[in-house]
Amino acid sequence: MTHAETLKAAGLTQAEITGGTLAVHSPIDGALVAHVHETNPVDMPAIIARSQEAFKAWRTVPAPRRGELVRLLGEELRAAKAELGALVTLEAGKITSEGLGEVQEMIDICDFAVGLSRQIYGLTIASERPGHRMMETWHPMGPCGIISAFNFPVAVWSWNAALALVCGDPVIWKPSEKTPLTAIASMKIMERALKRFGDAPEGLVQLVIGGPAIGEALVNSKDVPIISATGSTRMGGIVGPKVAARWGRPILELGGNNAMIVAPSADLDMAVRAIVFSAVGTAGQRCTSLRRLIAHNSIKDDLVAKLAKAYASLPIGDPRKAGTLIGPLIDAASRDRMLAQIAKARAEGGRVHGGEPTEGVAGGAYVSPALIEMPAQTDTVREETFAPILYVLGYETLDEAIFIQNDVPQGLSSCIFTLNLREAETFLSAAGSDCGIANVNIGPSGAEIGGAFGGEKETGGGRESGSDAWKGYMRRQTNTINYSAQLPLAQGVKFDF
Ligand code: UN1
Repeated sequence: MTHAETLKAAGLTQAEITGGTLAVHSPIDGALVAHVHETNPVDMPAIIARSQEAFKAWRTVPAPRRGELVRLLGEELRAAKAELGALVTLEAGKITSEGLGEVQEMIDICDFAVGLSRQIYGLTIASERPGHRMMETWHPMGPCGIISAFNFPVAVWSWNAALALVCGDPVIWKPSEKTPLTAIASMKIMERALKRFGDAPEGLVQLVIGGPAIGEALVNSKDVPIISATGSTRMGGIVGPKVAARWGRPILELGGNNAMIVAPSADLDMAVRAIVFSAVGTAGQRCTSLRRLIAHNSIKDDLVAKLAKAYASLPIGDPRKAGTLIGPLIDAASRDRMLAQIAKARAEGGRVHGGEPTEGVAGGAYVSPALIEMPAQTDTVREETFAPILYVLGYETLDEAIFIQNDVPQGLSSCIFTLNLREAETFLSAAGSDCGIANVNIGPSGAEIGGAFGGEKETGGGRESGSDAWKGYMRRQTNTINYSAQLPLAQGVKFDF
């Protein structure tokens, strides 16, 4: 399919892809594929006001009925999966199965949120006072601003939107400037669901496109109580304090520097498969990508040899082509950053395998993945580079491996490969991994939507997606009800007059 055919199949009209000021390039071949219209920053107050109006109506709609809208969204996504997946491939450069997988993640979170819409409940708590009852009620919070990144251009929106909508919150989505087309296409799918739903308030789901001025309007507005932002630690370091300063609630999903510990007992063949998928999948551009391999000294050379062999056989190139496993980086600047980091690692004593610009499709930024044996965890290793670079470090004792694993500023995902129960449980214990995600015998990436997703330290502390992450989109109210004819005070206080 040509780019134009892919855009058309995803439902984008000529009016939507021409005449605007935001140029969109496909990372596949660098082709200019659209000029998208940007939101005028002066319109932001009206957009936020519309969202507040929608909130007044939506918060009173029963949650299971709100779930019906998300159920319809899931249905529409199922129908549009192939076309939206192909557009993800065109705009973000993901290989076909990962583009489709991203849409599947949207469908999965819709299913989860539909079930959740009948399970929003609080606790009943024993009161210390006779004739009293205590309970918790979860209420909608208000408009939720969603700032998403290029690498999961649609799934991250859906994790937030599906939960926010069943929780009673309108959403305003600001996608990455690199991926507005998948956002427009997703919005059209949402509009089909809204139409079938019938009586959703106008402005319940809005899309705003543009640069920092648009994001800042959301971040600075008291009328947008929740800001869920996914992206770099640098971005989160600006957004988080601004939202906190106006007493809003930030949900931050920032950088990761995810590690795998490979113990002497590990099933090495399994480890190799997990390493290759998590280090080079999505061309190393997942926040959960494997970036550090901490291998026991007794197996390190063997593992590196196996990996170097596997790396050499990986098909790199056009992500639309069956069999390709590594597509392009998002753009040339990203490739340049990767090459600069490799040069720094080399200067710090790193032994580099791969990590070179390579042929793919003319005009795209294709690289061979890099495997770099490091003498120690240097400053370069401590930084997140959004590209397929895997640093390899050795260790002698498990304590040392856990220390290395935790000795970085980020805290998103982590894992251990071991067949030793003591090692596995130690890794998962309070003295083990300090990350939001810690796995045993699977890699750090490709999390299911059922678990809460997010991490600690510079990763930002936010949780999205499954488990009880929905609580981040609601306000908790503690209720004490007195059904007695007395007014006893708590803590034994007497106040008789
Ligand atoms: C991201 O890279 O921002 O766990 C999200 C994973 C995916 C989500 C990644 N389910 O790799």
